[in-house]
Amino acid sequence: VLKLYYWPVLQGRGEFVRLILEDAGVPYVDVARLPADEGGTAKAIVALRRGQRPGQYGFAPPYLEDGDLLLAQMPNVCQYAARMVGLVPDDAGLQALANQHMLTIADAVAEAHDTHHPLGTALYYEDQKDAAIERARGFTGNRMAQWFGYFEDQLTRNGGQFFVGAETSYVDLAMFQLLSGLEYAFPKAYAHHIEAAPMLAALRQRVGERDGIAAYLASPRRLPFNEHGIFRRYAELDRA
Ligand SMILES: N[C@@H](CCC(=O)N[C@@H](CS)C(=O)NCC(=O)O)C(=O)O
Repeated sequence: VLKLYYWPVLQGRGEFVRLILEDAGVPYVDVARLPADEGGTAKAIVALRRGQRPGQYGFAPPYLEDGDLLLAQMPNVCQYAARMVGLVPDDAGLQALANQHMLTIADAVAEAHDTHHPLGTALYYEDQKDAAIERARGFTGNRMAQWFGYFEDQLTRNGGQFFVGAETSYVDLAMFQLLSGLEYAFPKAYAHHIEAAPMLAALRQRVGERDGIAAYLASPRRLPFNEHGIFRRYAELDRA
């Protein structure tokens, strides 16, 4: 059975992988959420990061283990999972295009993260709050408009229903997660910018209504967004 390794108390980058597996109803073990006596907790991740498993390993989670194979880097893990469940077109060119979109989404995720940790992850938020306010001001203004404008344009140029090809792909699921996270973290800025991106808003709605996704969102496996994750709600970082 597939094993996902991601920090146990937050959605984080692991959520992009979970959505694919949950959409398809593929069984998987969320290893770090198991109790310690079953090999779980963050210790399971730390062990991988220390190389305490034969073979190569990625620098940081999310990790996906499929037999002997251990993969890292969110867009890469997602691509592997999506191929497994048929959430990516067969065409090699469209697969590369999907990957391009995923890498761009990953860039946006990293920028959203850096609003609350502009000086680095070694410091607490409270110790970089002033810099965070400065950084977030740029993000919630022009930058968010740029991201939304870009993604809206890409979606529109492909017909408005799907990011890649003529069917739902893992890129659409990832966009759902990016938009959900941004709305959680920056409710005012999101409400403002999404006005100019109606196709994105509609795509998010459709993805959330897919059987597997809706069931997952209603399950206890979907942790609420919180202030340990990538998308954090700090009122002082948001603005309309
Ligand atoms: N580019 C990587 C980033 C991975 C990453 O930053 N993982 C975070 C959690 S979301 C982590 O645990 N980082 C630990 C570290 O950087 O030392 C990806 O997309 O998977």
